[in-house]
Amino acid sequence: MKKQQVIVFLPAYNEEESIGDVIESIPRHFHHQVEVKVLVIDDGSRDHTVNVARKAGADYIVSFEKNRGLGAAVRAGLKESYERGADIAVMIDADGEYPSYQIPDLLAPIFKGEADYTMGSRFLGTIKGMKLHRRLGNYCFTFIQSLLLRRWIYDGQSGMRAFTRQALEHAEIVHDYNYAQVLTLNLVRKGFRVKEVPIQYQVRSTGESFITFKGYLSSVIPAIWKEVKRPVQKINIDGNAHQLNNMDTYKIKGNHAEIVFFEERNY
Ligand SMILES: Nc1nc2c(ncn2[C@@H]2O[C@H](COP(=O)(O)OP(=O)(O)O)[C@@H](O)[C@H]2O)c(=O)[nH]1
Ligand SMILES: [Mg+2]
Repeated sequence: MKKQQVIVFLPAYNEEESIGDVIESIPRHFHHQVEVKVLVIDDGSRDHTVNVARKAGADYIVSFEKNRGLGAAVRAGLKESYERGADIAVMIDADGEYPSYQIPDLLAPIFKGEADYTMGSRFLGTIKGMKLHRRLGNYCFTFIQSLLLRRWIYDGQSGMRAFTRQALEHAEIVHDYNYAQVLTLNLVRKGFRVKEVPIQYQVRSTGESFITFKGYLSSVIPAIWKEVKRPVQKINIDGNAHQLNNMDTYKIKGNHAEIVFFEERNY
């Protein structure tokens, strides 16, 4: 049987201090029918992000000449993954805040045929170091999405998500500044099944967040409005396109994943 190709992409802007560790800790061999590649979308970094990523083992690097914004970078990540033949894509921030060792957890609902789009949820999992105003902002924007979607979600701003090939093909991000809310609204309105997976989150110790309150309010609110106002077509979804067996048998030890698949062992 042909292996499924998972492309893990990282939007990155001046992340030389953290991107190497993130790339190195991406699990590459957690199932014998899955092949993992790493793609970096460098959004015009002016530091050594690209060199560090290359040395750490990135398979593909796409570099924007100028900084375009996180929404534009994620849009490129989705498109590049699709064009490079990904069966599934995972996006994860390059700043080390999200647990790359939990990528198999994030993929499990897709491999079980239960979801087409998964989000790592910090509020269903654990959070270390998030400031109160960020926490409140997250609750608020997640609540807005829940209202618009008429279904409960717990963490609408996650920087760790996975997409089936069909979701990649149809996902649209209506602004360049960010993607977090508009992408979920877009995919769920098109009929894709979303599922949240609890993750362990740790606020960055290097670099700094690009999010500003003003930027967020002035860009994100109008973009949410724009997305919900535009008509979208329901997609006819193949819910079993990525099914794999034995997804339940890997184990994670502590912070460092030791991922062992039952089938890979000769008992
Ligand atoms: N493409 C792009 N990515 C950015 C930009 N700023 C930050 N990022 C990346 O987007 C991810 C999340 O950014 P971050 O500033 O940590 O946001 P926060 O986690 O919400 O505070 C990280 O991987 C950054 O490298 C930007 O201007 N453009
Ligand atoms: Mg971050």
